Amino acid sequence: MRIHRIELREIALRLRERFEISSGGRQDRRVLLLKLEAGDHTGWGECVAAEDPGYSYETTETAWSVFDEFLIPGVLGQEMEDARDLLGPVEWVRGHRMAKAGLEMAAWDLEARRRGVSLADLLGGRAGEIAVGVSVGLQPTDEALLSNVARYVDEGYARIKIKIKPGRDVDMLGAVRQAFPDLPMMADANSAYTLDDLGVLKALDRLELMMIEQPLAHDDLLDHSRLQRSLDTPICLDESIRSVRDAELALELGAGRIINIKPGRVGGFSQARAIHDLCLDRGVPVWCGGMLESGVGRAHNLALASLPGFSLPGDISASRRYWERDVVDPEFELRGGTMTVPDGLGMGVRVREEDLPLLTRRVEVFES
Ligand code: OSB
Ligand code: MG
Repeated sequence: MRIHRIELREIALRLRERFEISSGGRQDRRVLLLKLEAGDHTGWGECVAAEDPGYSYETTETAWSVFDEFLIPGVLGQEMEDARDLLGPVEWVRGHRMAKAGLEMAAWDLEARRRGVSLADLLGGRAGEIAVGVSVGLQPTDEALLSNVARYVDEGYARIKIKIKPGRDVDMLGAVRQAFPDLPMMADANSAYTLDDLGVLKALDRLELMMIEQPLAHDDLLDHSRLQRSLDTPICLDESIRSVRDAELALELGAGRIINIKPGRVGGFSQARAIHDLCLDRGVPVWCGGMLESGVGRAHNLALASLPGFSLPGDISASRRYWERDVVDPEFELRGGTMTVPDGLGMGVRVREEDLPLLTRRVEVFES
């Protein structure tokens, strides 16, 4: 097969509520969508790069540039066995895994449609229903946080994740624990602490958290392993894991006991599956994280989360938790704390292409 046409598009999407993490906040998203065509088949992908380099060095702007100059010219028109071999010709490009993932995941969607199966089936997924959680951003006050948590608990989310940063941690989470003694709850620091904060991190250990996500620097597996040895609460790694090699090193070092797999962060489904397989083999639980995706990325995440190693609820929340109107039909809805994995062709939801012109900030078409 040959991919003969690629559409690269930036759309503007406004979150219903501002979302804040330790490195900063945002309400307006600049989302990159990719549409691949091979023969009569189409595949959709989304690049999860954020607007600013607070979570990763990649941004909407760097991804656009790398797509335009290297990745798209590298794969367009190449003869390939299977759309899953898509990234072969651009393996030499160092890093830029979020950009690579946007293309690779679109190719998987295309491949699934070409074979007449769902993306979840093509990936080897089993589960039809996935227990899901919600990620709650930093709130200006404890009252605001408590009312947000109460709302999501009412809606039925299977676990609540709360963003923390120095000064908004032990007391704040203690208030949530007091109001919700049995709530499955966890914290995500997005790298806001160092080992100098050991006192605070040990105080979190008393709150019966399911896990503490990425407490230390994105590139510091050694200190995570030192920290894990002095905590009972499992550490979950997010930013630290960019590849299966990172995962292997992290597990070897004891830098964490749980991994948050985001296919959009690790370079796509092939890497995500390799990390999943490694963790399944080692008895390490994994869950599927999110990057405030549109319905395209959400569909991909849900398909991945149907694999057997995803034993913990992920950050795959309903479309309404993010957007007034999602870009796919049907939108994703929560039922009894679970979400249904689409079983239609490919990612199983339709991109509302009729809505795209109004949302589009720029579009570039590549043909060969
Ligand atoms: O650390 O998991 C994170 C959003 C943007 C960047 C990083 C993270 C997050 C989330 C939101 O926690 C997850 C989601 O609901 O998409
Ligand atoms: Mg995280």
